[in-house]
Amino acid sequence: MAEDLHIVEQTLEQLGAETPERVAALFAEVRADFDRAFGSVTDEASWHALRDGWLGRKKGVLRLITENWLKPAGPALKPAAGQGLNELRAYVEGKKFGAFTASATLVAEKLDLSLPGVERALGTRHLVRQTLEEIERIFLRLGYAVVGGPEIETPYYNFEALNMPEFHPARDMWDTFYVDTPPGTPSQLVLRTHTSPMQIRVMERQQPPVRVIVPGKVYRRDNPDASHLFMFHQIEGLAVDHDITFADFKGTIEFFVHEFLGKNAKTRLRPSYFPFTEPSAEVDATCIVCSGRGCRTCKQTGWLEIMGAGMVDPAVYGFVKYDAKKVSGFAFGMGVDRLAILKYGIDDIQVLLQNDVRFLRQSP
Ligand code: FA5
Repeated sequence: MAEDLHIVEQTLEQLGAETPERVAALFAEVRADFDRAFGSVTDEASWHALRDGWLGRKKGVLRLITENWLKPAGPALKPAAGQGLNELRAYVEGKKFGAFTASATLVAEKLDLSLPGVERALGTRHLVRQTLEEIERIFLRLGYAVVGGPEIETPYYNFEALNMPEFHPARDMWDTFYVDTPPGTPSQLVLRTHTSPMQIRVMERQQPPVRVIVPGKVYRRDNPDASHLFMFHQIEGLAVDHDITFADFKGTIEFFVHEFLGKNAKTRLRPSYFPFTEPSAEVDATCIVCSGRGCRTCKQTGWLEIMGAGMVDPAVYGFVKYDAKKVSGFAFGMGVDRLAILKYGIDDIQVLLQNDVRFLRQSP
């Protein structure tokens, strides 16, 4: 740096400079030396050392040039020495460190835009949630409204108004969880065993025509196995109007199964019994885990039961003050978790509740 620059220690006379051109050449030499020093600046510290070496008041290079070249110069060289000095000062002062050399902070904070991005793990909606939404969309297209209801119910809604008085043997169809209630609570409470209580709640507050589906959680003291959970999801459907027939029900369900499982899926209705429908049926769909050949999921039958259904029993209309002579309708309650495993070819329903991330990550 400046220490090596011995020419600024001498006068122009000592350096043998006799013409303005020679003086200009000396300035060019000094400037080249500055450029070399500037090129080796790497951080803030070496930048400050360089500026002190050149602009320092007492022994900076520019000070030495003023003292040794400019002041002693005769009239023939003074203008050239003055001009050279001004230009050199402007040049040195104009250099901005960081303009094309990175400072230490800049190096540390460098952002390389060419690097591949950080991949953030995104959550997905649970398979059951996706299935619920897909089923909702199918029924919304058919003009159904979606409503929700309470998971803790009174026995009146879960059983009685569904045509099951106390001690009715049909209550045993659903192994029920009872909720501990403080003494003096007006009614016993249960975790709803199905979404059917919402049939009553909907009809209580609205007159026909009714077209609703009710998605939600239900609870049963069932022993978990490949097709049973103790907490699962149902979607209740209820359509009540004048002149609704069983054919309307069949058409609706076949449309649904085709939309949901594909045109090749077959449905089968089996006569069944529910206290709140007459006639009642159970709907099976071809097991798509085994394409109907028989497997663990369908208990070797080739069919998987997906819902209970039927024509609303006239006795139920009595509980909601509908005129049973004027209205008719159908209701169904489908097992959403069953439908999900059927559609996605899962051979054990329990994985839906186990929260194994290896399973959850496979959600489409
Ligand atoms: C009922 O719960 C009736 N409320 C359905 C109904 C509604 C009938 C309206 C008539 C009119 P069921 O107990 O069969 O019916 O259950 C309905 C569906 O829930 C079954 O078809 C099955 O798909 C599913 N399901 C039943 N138990 C379980 C369980 N433990 N785990 C998973 N899914 C189940």
